[in-house]
Amino acid sequence: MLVGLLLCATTSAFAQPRIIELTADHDSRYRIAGQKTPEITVKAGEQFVLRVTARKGKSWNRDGSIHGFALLRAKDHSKVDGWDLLFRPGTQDFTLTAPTEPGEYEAVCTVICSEDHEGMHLKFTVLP
Ligand SMILES: [Cu+2]
Repeated sequence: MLVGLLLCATTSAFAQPRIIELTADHDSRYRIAGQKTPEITVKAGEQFVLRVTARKGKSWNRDGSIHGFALLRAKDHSKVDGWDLLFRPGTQDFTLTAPTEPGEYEAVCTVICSEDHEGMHLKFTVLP
């Protein structure tokens, strides 16, 4: 009985974080395979990997960033500290820790990537 519990604890400690795949597309839209409207749902404080594939839009930043990802609280659009990702063309992984405060958030692009840039956002839900 005790041995079983210890084995379980050991296994979970080495569990790989969940991978969430996101496309930041050339037409200034976030996309997630299998979802009509992209939405990310995580648990409060959960560590996960955001695997982003970014495709260049019509414009980009001088530093080579082609899209971004900032997290805002849905209720007042205040920024969540530490969430200001910048994407280069191609695929890159970001290891992230979900906010500890459950609720509704919104991720928005921070690079002026085309005239449709304002429409580049996705719903981000943090479960308790
Ligand atoms: Cu963008």
